[in-house]
Amino acid sequence: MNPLSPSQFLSIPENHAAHGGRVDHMIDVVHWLMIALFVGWTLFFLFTLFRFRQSANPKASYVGVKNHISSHLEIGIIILEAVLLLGFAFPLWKERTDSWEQVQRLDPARVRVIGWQFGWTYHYPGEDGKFGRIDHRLKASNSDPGIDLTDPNALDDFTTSVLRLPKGRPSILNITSNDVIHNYAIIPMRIQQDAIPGREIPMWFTANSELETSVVCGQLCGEGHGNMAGQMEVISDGNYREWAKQQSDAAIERNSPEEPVAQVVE
Ligand SMILES: [Cu+2]
Repeated sequence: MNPLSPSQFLSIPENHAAHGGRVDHMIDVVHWLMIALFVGWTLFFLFTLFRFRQSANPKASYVGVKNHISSHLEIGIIILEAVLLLGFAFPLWKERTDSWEQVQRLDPARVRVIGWQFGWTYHYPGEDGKFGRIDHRLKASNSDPGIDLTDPNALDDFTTSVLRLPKGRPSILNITSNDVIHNYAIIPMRIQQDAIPGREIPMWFTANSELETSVVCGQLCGEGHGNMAGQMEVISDGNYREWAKQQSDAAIERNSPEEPVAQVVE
């Protein structure tokens, strides 16, 4: 553990995403600025308590401050904050959004994530890589994604209640909600996204270790908000492909109309 890194000594869970180091760096520099501001303003406050104590200043001054130190300090802090935003946050955001096209070509794992009161459902596209049509009228319960099985793309789709993703390959998660606004947050992957009913918003990351961890809801969404902690597993790419194939094949079997039994004519 690096004792100079607030993202480590503030007990934030360890990072397991390829881009996460830069998020942690951002957390570090912002915290160091905030620590400096806290210490600086505290010292200034104590100084004014002493400097302008009543016993030394029985009469109020109606002139006020005569030098410009506080203005210079304020401008300095604004410049520092601008550097954090323009020098660190914007480039990280740009890299994440600019690489979107490239990520599409890296054979990403795709999952739709549906938030509901109170839990998450995962909708996988199956072996064809295409999500079946969604029809909101088909939802049997609040946790049902409403997959339309009359769409050929839907036949190999499957759903799970645990998020399973491969290691070392990008994962694109399309986040949506069946009811209110939630927020899908995977802290060890340093990523989160609002889940908004009627919209599907993609987020992506590359998990770089195999692990079992949890996902949470990052938006107060009702009395069961705290129960929205879900399970997530990152497994090797080979195991992932095998698992996804099995699930997909089982879905095809489940969803295909009964084969007509061959008649044996004597
Ligand atoms: Cu929620």
